[in-house]
Amino acid sequence: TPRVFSGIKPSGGLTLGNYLGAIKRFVEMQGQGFETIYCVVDLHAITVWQDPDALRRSTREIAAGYIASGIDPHKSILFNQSQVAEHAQLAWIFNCVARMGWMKRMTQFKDKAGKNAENASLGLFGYPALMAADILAYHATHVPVGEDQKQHLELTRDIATKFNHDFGIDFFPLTEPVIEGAATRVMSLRDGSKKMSKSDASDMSRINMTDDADTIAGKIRKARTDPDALPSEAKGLEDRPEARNLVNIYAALADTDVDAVLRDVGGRQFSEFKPMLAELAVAKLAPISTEMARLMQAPDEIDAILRHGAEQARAISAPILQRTYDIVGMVR
Ligand code: AQP
Repeated sequence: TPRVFSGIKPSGGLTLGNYLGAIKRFVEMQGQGFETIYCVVDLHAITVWQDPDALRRSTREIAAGYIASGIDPHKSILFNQSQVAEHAQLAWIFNCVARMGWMKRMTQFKDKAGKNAENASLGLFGYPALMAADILAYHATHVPVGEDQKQHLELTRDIATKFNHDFGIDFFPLTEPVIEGAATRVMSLRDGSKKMSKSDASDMSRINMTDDADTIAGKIRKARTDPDALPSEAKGLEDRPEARNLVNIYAALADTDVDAVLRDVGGRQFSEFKPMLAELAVAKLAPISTEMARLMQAPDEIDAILRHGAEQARAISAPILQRTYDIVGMVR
């Protein structure tokens, strides 16, 4: 069976971007003839500083977000990365396969390290090798992600190809990215050229999965837009990033496409459209945030689910790591 792997970093709470670009897609792939493995990638989170208590909380919150959105621990394997040592072990092998020049081209590293790259952690630089290990430790064939992860998935294929070539064996599969839907790149509500991000300094830039109805409505009301009315077809959104972002979000939440949305709302002003969007967002997100809050009351139950998932994950990844060690020439 084809195998799906994906993850989310506990570097803060979940955003609407994580939900539409990732979790909603994860839920859709569950039980569709794929074996599905979903991870809270805590080792990735610490590539930038995380307060230990905040990291524990975010890890549980993301696990709660997965479950509340419909990831069923009986149907999918759900765990946190650090409990399965194979990820870090395989990442070391991949650190020795990947080339410095490949890593230096990664735009996420350049964005996150900023002008002060000398001061970035070595882990942040090596991030894509760990991500390749996350995926290839399971021989995953499909990886649902947002648009921003496309380059890292190409690097994952490069690492698999080089490993297979160096050792003359067809061992690691070439993973397919699955980047689909109306909201593969949800933008900041304050700046249509920036991705909505959990670590953005401005809370007004994002919708958090834990925001209440008034907060969501307020953030959408204050979202940056242009003064024009909505166009009646997608072409009219081309040079209007903020308008396009809000329409994309609407389409993704309503499980439809941009053209269908514009057929309904084309010609309307944002003063009319924004309350419609807020109402839809609250209707879709409130049941999830209520369930997340309930789950967060019982952290022990979340931890037990993650522990059990980690055992299931290890049962798949441990033999793949052992085989990798044999191929590389490690004696045991
Ligand atoms: N704005 C977004 N639109 C669509 N998809 C998104 N994803 C993240 N932001 C958006 C997708 O969510 C998955 C998990 O991402 P991640 O948490 O591992 O890392 P990230 O992409 O770096 O997310 P953030 O929110 O921007 O975190 P910080 O601020 O800590 O770096 C991925 O599939 C991603 O594509």
